[in-house]
Amino acid sequence: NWEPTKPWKGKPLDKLNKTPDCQPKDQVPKLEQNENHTVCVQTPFKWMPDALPVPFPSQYRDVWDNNHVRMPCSNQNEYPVEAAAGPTVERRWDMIQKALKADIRGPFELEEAILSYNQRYANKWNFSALHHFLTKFLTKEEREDFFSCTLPEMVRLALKLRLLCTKPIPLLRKDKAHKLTLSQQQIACLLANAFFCTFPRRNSRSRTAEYSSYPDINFNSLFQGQPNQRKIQKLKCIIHYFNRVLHEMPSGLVTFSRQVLNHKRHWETEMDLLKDLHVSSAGTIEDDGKGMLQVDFANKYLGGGVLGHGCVQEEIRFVICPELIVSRLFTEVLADNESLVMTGCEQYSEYTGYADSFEWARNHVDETPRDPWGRRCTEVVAIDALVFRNDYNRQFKRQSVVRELNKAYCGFMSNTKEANKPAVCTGNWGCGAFGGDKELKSMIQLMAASVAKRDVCYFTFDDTRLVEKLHGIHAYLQREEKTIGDIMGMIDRYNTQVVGHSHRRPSVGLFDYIHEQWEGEPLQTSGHSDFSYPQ
Ligand code: AR6
Repeated sequence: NWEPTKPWKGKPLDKLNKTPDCQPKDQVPKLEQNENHTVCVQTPFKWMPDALPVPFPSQYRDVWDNNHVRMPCSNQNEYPVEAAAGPTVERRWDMIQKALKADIRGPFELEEAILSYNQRYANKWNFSALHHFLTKFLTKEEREDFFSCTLPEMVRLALKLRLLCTKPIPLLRKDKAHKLTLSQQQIACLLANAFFCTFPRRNSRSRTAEYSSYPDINFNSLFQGQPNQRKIQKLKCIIHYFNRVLHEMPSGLVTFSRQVLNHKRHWETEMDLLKDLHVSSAGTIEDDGKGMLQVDFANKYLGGGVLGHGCVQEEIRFVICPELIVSRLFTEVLADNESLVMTGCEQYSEYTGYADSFEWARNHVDETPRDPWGRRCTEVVAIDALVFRNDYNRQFKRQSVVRELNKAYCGFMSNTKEANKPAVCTGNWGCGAFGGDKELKSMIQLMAASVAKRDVCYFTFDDTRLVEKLHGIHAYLQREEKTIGDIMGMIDRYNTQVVGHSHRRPSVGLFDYIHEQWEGEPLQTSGHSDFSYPQ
């Protein structure tokens, strides 16, 4: 059955569980507000393609406290101003409305408007990247179109905040599992506010600031600094998103769910066997992982450098699916035992390249089916790996391995029946910017997914050797019925016998070591696939 040109091995992609097909049609859970789930639209909810969800409650409820997002439109959002009679405070939403309703005809007026209600940052922020984007990157027609159509519409959308986001938005805080469901329209409105940098208390970089344990949400950091390709292309994606939603507002919902793993697992005694694996050197998580649980190689501050300089897997995902960016508004830094699952985001852009070569390519029409709540059947799970850039060998220590197993498991766990769980779609998690070891990290993800009772679809991102190796060791461990506990024991032995206290990278890879320990010889990888699935 072996075909030399085939980029993949293992279980065929079409045999892996995917939503909506793997989910029961008859028992659809009701969308309802409860103590674990904040729903910001009217329920009972029935998704209809042409009707926008109705915000709930019907009137804006003004809550200004530690447990909710401090809204720009709150009556309690005040700002110090210098008046003729001396210093005073003004309602900031009035200042924002006044500034944004003015005639903004060019980049300088836009900058001035944003700074008028962010006076404290007038000498700290600069808008070089935004200026460059608007004046050098866009063509004359595009620029005119932006200032005459897109921007006024973005302003209108942002200023509808009190009409659209009527329910106080809870902060998804550390140690508390909670779900939040917003409409795509509410998200667009919040993102328009983020673009205009209206969110209060979110600008300070001080360690003691109220929101120091949250990612940035105001877009000023995207606008500032040297105008380089990364920022320009990211701005292109963002403006494209606004053009799309302003032209036709999407009508679905998106749910953000903070998951907390409360009970530590005992990995060394885990009796589960490895679930199935599809491993391929071709394909990406977002393009080829349709209907699976797609891993976001996250930063513990969600979205990482999306509003800054970063431009790798997470940041790219966030700019082609900008609804993910709103998670930064309310998701506190992830702890070791936490993850965030985001269900229903839409893809608006396609791209080429990666990092410095990243470029917006074209519009993307997302045809992913919707679930009964009107959410696109796209589930993205943010899990942040540990950073091993400066200390490669530390990752093999028991403590690090257990941390990464728990983190991955916390992302993959779900209390739906095994048959209804979509496969995990992942790749070299933690092995790019964070400097992890691909063999160790792929094995950790396989182990965590297996205990969470899910198959794995693994994209090696062109690494053909890893396809061979991972498939080889997986086939061997499955055939020999090695348990997760057995594998955990082997990783431990590898750490003591091969890695030891040395600072040099280990000379024998983990997979060869495991195979050699049990079979007396390293893994034979070139050649045939060991087992075949019915096609
Ligand atoms: N599909 C499959 N694999 C991919 C894709 C894709 N779309 N994109 C990249 N890879 P990295 P990390 C592979 O560096 O090490 C961000 O700033 C490719 O082999 O994004 O966990 C976050 O905010 C790449 O080298 O993840 C964090 O701060 C590898 O996945 C930090 O990076 C790892 O991608 C996380 O770094």
